[in-house]
Amino acid sequence: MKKILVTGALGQIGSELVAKLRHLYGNDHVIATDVRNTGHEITRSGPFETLDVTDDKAMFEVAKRYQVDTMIHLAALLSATAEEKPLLAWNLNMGGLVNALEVSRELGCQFFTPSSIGAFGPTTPKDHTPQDTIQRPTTMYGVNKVSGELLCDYYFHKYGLDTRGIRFPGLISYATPPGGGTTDYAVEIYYDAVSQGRYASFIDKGTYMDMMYMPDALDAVVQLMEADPAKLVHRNAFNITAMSVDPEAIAASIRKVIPAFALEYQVDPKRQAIAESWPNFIDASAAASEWGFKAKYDLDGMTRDMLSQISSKEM
Ligand code: AKB
Repeated sequence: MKKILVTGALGQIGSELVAKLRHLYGNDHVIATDVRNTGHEITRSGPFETLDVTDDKAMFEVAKRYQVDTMIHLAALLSATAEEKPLLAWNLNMGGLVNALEVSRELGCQFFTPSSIGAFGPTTPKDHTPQDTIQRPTTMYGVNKVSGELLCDYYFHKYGLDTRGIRFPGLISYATPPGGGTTDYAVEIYYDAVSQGRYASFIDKGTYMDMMYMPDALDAVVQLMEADPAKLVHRNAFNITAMSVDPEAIAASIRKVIPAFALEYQVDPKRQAIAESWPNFIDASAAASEWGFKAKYDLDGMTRDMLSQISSKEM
């Protein structure tokens, strides 16, 4: 049975991924770590350690003490925050990653870390963005993600470390809010639809980006980590997506459930510029053919579930 250490476990992906991994592999087999302890349920349902990922010695000590064989490194600043604090983003995103890779190398762990559609830039083909293509991002987050993809490939080729990774699109979930991302509007819109019947979007109409419902993202992580390595041509940074949407498309989907929903715009030029540098929709055929990726939720399926889950939380 796997013994997995997760960093950034209290974040949007981490909080739900830890719950899923504990369900699959047993509570004691998943060590959740985060720089803060918010008293979240996952700090009580299994082992939890406070861990700053820039502290390499502390990371090594926790990983060794629990004798982990798998590292899922999630701790990172997202795109909008990274653009506000680029030096902090470099130190945290790259420092944390190299520490996690080094700990994994020393302990012989299997390794996962997410990349993002943010690893692409304005000169990348915008439609059907291929798996292997031009990557010249213009954001600090994108620079971190491309460097991270290359670093993970390097650890695989140089040390034989079993590194695997996914380029996540915007992830939509009702459990834990995202923070500091460009795609966060696609989560906020559902909360405001339920609580106020209206939403002012900071991303402009006609700006298409890839998105995915969280259950599909969690399945993808487990599926890739369990995939037969002999079938992996790529290792790190698989393109995956479930839908390509703009704010109007999400609003139209919400109106199938809440007909009076109103969408307005208060465009944030900084996040809009980041969004415009990213693809409209990426091609996920390498993930489909190498490890069987297939999303279950389309836009309307996700909308129905998001609205019903948020409504029942707010009752
Ligand atoms: C962000 O918007 O920064 C993230 C991402 C797409 O990586 N959600």
